[in-house]
Amino acid sequence: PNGSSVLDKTSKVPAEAHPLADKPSEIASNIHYHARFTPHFSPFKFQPEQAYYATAESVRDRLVQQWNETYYHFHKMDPKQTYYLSMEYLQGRALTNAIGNLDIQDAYADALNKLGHELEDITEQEKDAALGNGGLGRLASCFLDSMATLNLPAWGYGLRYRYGLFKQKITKEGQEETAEDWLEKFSPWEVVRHDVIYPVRFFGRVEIDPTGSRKWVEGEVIQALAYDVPIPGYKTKNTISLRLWEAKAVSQDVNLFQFNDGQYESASQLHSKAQQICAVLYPGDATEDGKLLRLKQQFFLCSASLQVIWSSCSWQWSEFPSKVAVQLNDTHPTLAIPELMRLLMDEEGLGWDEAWAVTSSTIAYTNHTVLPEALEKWSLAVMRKLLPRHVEIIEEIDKRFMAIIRSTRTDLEGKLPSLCIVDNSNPQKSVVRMANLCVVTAHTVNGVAQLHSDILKSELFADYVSIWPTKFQNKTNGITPRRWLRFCSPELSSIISKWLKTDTWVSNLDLLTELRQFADNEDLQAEWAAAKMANKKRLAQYILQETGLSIDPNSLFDIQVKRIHEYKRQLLNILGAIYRYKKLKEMSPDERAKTTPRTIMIGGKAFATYTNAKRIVKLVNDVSAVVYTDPEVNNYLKVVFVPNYNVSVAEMLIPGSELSQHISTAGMEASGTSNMKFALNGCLIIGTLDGANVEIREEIGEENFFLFGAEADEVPKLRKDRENGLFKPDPRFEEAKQFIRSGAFGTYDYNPLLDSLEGDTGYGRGDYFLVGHDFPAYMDAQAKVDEAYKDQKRWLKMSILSTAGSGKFSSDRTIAQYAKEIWNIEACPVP
Ligand code: HBZ
Repeated sequence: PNGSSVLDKTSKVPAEAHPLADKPSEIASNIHYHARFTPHFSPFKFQPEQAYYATAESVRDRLVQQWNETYYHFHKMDPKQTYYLSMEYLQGRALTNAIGNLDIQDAYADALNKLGHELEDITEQEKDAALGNGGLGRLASCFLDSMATLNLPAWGYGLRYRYGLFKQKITKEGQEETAEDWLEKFSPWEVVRHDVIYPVRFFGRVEIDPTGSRKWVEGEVIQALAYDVPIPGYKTKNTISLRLWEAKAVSQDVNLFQFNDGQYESASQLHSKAQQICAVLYPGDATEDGKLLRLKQQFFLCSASLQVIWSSCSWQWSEFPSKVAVQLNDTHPTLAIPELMRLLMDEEGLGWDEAWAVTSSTIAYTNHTVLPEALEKWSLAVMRKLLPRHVEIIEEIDKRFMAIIRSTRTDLEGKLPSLCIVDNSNPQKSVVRMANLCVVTAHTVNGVAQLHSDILKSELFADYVSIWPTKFQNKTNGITPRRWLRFCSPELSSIISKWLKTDTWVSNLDLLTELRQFADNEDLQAEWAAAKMANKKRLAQYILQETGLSIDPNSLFDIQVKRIHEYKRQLLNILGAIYRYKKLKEMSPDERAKTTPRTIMIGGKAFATYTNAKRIVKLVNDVSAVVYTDPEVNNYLKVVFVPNYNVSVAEMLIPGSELSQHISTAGMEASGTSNMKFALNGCLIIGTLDGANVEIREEIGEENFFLFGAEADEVPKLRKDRENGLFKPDPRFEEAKQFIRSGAFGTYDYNPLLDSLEGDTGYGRGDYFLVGHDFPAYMDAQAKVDEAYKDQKRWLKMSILSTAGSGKFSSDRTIAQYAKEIWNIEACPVP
């Protein structure tokens, strides 16, 4: 059943087995060749795991070919290039995506059949590359796919973490984290570039020579070694790179004398220091731990990446901004700013003004959050120790910025304490405000959805807007339609192609609007329903296998998957489920039979030290167990916690979903991107007017969106009212909380979690996220969902219109806008 487990020792590799061959038989020979001659496993084993590696290597051969052609072409044309700097990339699996983008899926499926395997079983062997926490990292990966597809001369730069995001296990205690060893065997997708290696310095001191010029010297030097990952575009010859840096000690730094003398520890000290840098992905959100290491990681990425750019520069320095664009994915790579200044001044000998002009016209910054606790601030003292020269530069930028404001904008004098970069308000604890450094330096600052960009301009960065009114832009996020529809739901994709009479929508997503004219068509609706059902059954199978829970594909599949965070309000979802459960229990069997059966699935990882988030995970699991084993109710309601949510799990869940929840407190979710993935897959949204929900609702029509809840501009007053005891909770909200407190879901102490929802207990921030305020509106919206689902014709129409209205949310559109409106780069297609 697992295909042939042993290769035929006598079979020869046919002469026609060229790496770029297209016939299934030739591809089979290539796979066979790799299984025999790439020495990772016994050449005679050919179980799914070996078949996966051999298949991936045969695909890599093609990618390498395209890659070389792309870089040869870029070299010849010498276009302006973009360098996307990001501490995170959530790539997920690469095999399906690569053969899909290369448009050789069918040939590979046939080839594997010839070798006794099913393509689907083989692709499932691959581990996710999870070098990111959530939306920000996944966005970077979608962007790379679009850059390649649009033939843009662009690169992604990041870090090659040894361990990516943790694996989540659910035990009786709730979430447990274990290391995810994505490199356990090896990754067939990376190519180590021994020729691309740069020194990165830490600590040391600033030396001033007799002419007064400054240089950073001494300290410790670690090497940055490049690993390149090919990023193929969809149906194009262009293949670009994600370059991931690994830290290495310089070989002469291993003190052989000490080592021979048996002093192994001190001999290999630098080795272990180097190893630490790329050991683990920063777990995101606000933590106190590992601050220095995180700062080292950030500088490591910035310094290595800028040195490459710098060394590839064959032009006059004044031309630099017409050749290079650098995009900072949030503030995490902010140190690119002082590092570029340092290279230009200390290594190239430019004066301040020249270096500043180059730096600020090269660098652009994207903001992804307005949550105050997520805005990066670094201790000046820590930074001065690690990066003494960079602190001098940052202080100089700050000094010059303040001087300009004082001389040109006397009206802003009073605002200087909040506008300046170094916050000296507590001189013992001075901090560098990274967002301020980015805004002061970058030529362009953008938010990630219209509402978010508006909030940046009217609140967070309002005073800067009065200084530089044209610096601020919006670039509404997007998702790649290849991974998030074409490859994850081939069933729905072929229906779309059939009705549109073309598959060009895959790279021109606006064409989906043509589906609108068929939204009422019974034939389309029947095909649509069948595809959805197939995806729901596949999902049900997956849930059974992962959790042991059996769910009914005829029930409404209602999904909320994202990082667990109080502002995302998984608690609102589960309280709603609890209320629904209680009401179902109170009904007569006849009444129950009239309700819409639902399966509520919730998935996501909680940051390891975020206690309330972990309590929410525990609560969902407890509710799941009680409801599942309640024979009165379990035909009408099931609650499932989907463990270890990641990119591959999302590719299974999203196509099988009919309703999804995007219910953050208005004004708090910068954009959201899974909302776009669900809508694209014909899943209806219940949501607040937050982030990109606003634009999704505009595009697909308000009658196709289940809206509820406070709006962003009402939130401050509602919080005040709550503080002042003016909030009257809905009885349904009280009943749901009371049901948990009564012990209906076990003996775990949920009081601290529930108390965080009270206005007056002194716990937490007094329902800061307004769960209590929005609860009744949420329940009313859910009742409308139940009604709508009973009318399947209407539901299918809404579903088709969701897909039809999702064209705007292609990351191709987003990236085309970045290219035109921020980077000023043009396509450079390989002929
Ligand atoms: O970026 C997310 C936003 O919450 C989401 O609304 C948006 O759609 C997405 C893409 O723009 N932000 C994150 O995912 N942020 C992080 O993962 C993060 C990682 C490390 C940090 C802070 C935040 O130190």
